[in-house]
Amino acid sequence: MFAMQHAKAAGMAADTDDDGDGVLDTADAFPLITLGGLTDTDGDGRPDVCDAACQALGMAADTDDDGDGVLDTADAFPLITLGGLTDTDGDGRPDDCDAACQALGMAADTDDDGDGVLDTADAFPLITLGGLTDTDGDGRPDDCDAACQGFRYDRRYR
Ligand SMILES: [Ca+2]
Ligand SMILES: [Ca+2]
Ligand SMILES: [Ca+2]
Ligand SMILES: [Ca+2]
Repeated sequence: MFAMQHAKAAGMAADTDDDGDGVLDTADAFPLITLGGLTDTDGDGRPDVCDAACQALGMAADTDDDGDGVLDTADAFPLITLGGLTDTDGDGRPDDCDAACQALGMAADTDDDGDGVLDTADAFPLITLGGLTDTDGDGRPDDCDAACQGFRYDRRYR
């Protein structure tokens, strides 16, 4: 298939995949270094894992293997992109996970805002408590100052 593409470009057209690794130059983090057999989950030309030999070529490992904007170190599903799904707390686990999402291997977040109060018990499941004290653990802070009311809780906390 690549050979065909090269044949097509045999005129004077520029090669759109200079290193011939299947990732087009426009999307390739390392357009002049072939991935070889290395796995590149999100197809950005940056390998998921980059060992010494890989680094010697001048490449570096991808820090967001699935390219969904959640770094591997914080991503509950580092090899499954969120796609367009909402992830309020940015942990790589979507707020809601329908059948298609589950088929990919993901599961819905049970604490969408990541404040330690599960959605089922959280008065404000999409607004994190941040550092506010919540003695009874219902997701509603003991005290809500002006900043809390205006910025975090808006009109909902009154
Ligand atoms: Ca990659
Ligand atoms: Ca990710
Ligand atoms: Ca989440
Ligand atoms: Ca919560």
